[in-house]
Amino acid sequence: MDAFKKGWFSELSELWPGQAMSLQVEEVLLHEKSKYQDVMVFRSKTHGNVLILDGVIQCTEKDEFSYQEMMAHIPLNSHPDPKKVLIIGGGDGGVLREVVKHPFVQTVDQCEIDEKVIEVSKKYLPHMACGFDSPKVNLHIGDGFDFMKKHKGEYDVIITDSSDPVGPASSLFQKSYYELMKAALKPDGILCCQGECLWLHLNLIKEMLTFCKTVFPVSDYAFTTIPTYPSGQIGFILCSSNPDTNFKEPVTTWGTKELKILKLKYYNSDVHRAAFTLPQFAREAMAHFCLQNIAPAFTHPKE
Ligand code: SPD
Repeated sequence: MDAFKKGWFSELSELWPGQAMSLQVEEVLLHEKSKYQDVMVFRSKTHGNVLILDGVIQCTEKDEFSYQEMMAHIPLNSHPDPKKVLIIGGGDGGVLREVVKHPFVQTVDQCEIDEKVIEVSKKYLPHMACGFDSPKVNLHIGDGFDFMKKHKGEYDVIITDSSDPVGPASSLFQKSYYELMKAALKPDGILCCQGECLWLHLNLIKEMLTFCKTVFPVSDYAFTTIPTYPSGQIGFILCSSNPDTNFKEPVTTWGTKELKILKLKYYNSDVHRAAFTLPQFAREAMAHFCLQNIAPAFTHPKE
């Protein structure tokens, strides 16, 4: 079966066998091979422009804000003073757009390996790529591993906005990468990485949280809903070098006025807190990470 059939794009991958998100295509705007991957953008009938890398949906203009806002503001609002931020990947600029709007952030280094993704996003996803225009940003084209090796102990927050763990991106889901991020963080720094889907990748998530526990004193998992990602959901692995961090309770909260000024459409403090409340099947699978959330069984209300 081809990804394109009768004017529809279907997202086929071994990472979600037997299922596929499909979008009706109005026009393919670009289809090229970059040095690293197959890059495509099409205008969809219902979701605006869509960026596809190696056959996988990275973002649609209609629902991208869920992922980008949550990936940026959960870690930033879990840190008391996130002045200096590093973004690895995220070449479409969506996470960067959110990070630069955060009032405490002064400097953002972004390291993206594929310049083509930035170029294409500036042209076809201008409402995401607008973050690149911020004076807070220093853009580096290159390998995130090499970049972090040269920037030890510098960052309050590191965000890794990667594609799925296939090919070279799989190294971003391994313990050695988390150790490298830890070394690039300040002693009380926080990280947030693409953490895949509870419905599809529970074993991977458990494996990651297991090694995170050996590297950081605090680690957790949050998720967001997003219709065009596989199974409509994607998560975030969050780790802190500060043992006092409680990701579930934002240290900075915003009221309606601030949410409007910051043009937030998904994130608010209640959604931040709720993102850590896992469905029972996931909670059981990760039992040793979330024991503190599980009420004692069958306690009588009067006890
Ligand atoms: N299954 C797709 C996961 C993609 C995560 N990264 C998307 C980049 C959006 N900034």
